[in-house]
Amino acid sequence: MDILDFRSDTVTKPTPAMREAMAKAEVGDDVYGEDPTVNRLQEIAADLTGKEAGLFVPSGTMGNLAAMLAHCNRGDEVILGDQAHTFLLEGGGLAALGGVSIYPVRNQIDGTLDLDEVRDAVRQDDPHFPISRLVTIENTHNRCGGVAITVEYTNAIAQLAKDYDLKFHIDGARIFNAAVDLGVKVNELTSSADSVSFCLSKALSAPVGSLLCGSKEFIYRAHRVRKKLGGGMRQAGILAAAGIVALEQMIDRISEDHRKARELAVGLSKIRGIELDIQNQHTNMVFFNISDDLPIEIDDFVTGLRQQNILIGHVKGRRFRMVTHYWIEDSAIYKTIEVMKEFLSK
Ligand code: TLP
Repeated sequence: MDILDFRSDTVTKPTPAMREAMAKAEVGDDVYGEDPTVNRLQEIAADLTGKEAGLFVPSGTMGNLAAMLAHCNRGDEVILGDQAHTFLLEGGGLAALGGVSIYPVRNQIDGTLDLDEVRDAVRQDDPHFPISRLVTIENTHNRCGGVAITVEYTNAIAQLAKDYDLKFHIDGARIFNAAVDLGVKVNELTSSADSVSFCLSKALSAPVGSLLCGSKEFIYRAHRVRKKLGGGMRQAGILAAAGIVALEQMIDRISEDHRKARELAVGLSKIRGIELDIQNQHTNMVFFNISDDLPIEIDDFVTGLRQQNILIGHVKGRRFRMVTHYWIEDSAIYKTIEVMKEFLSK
């Protein structure tokens, strides 16, 4: 029986069209800049995001780290959300490898940072303080429920960054989910930023890779950082070929994932013992809690579902996340709702 893997959209395997493109990809040594398929992917990414240049990196984590290290010097400070992936889930790379300090500002329920709180976080010019250099947002915002951040907010925080002479980076791991959800072109969400990273290996279903986009001069610096981080790959066109298919074929269908996530959320919200705020369900993510008065241990819940071939993500305490993606069909949604209902009623 098929495993229904809702742990993340990172579990997506390449589509048949990707495998075919990978097999036929023209390749070269990308450390010499000679891989035609990587070069083409980088051009497509730059074009989509409205930037001068793009850089293929192995992961979203490296895309964010290379961006932040290209923007910052040792002793600089980055203002970011206290629920940001860059803050919580990237191994502290910025501090460990860059000597860059972090100023976390509370993420609001809609994934944004309050602009007054960001203004307050900007340091005065005083030798006691680190130098405020960069502000980052995340779109869609993972921990805030997969919520899409609007064009208006993005432009407002970009303007704030300009006013305070800060650089502005977007962790756009799922920026295409945001664009589809908001019904806008991705470049409307990215053009006001100095840099944006996005992932091919999440909703877009490619096996590996992310893109970092920005000005030519910024990408020149990020390219040097990528080398230092060990992210220079050789015949990476094999991977980039799948990325090109992802960008050409997999964006428009994302709305299907969003519809399925909503159906899953509606179904789960009706089950006794599941606490799910339907107002806060966004894009391809479904977050919920198992109520305290349900006599079930976290491990038993996860293992019990696993025994029925359903995999879900544990966030913290009694909180869980399920993510829809290309390999989750409608039948998987119905089946999962039924299994959960049955399981929790015991
Ligand atoms: N997120 C993963 C886990 O790390 C939690 C997931 O399953 O959602 N930015 C955002 C907003 C992300 O959600 C992720 C991955 C990354 C960056 C990092 O991407 P990778 O895993 O490619 O390094």
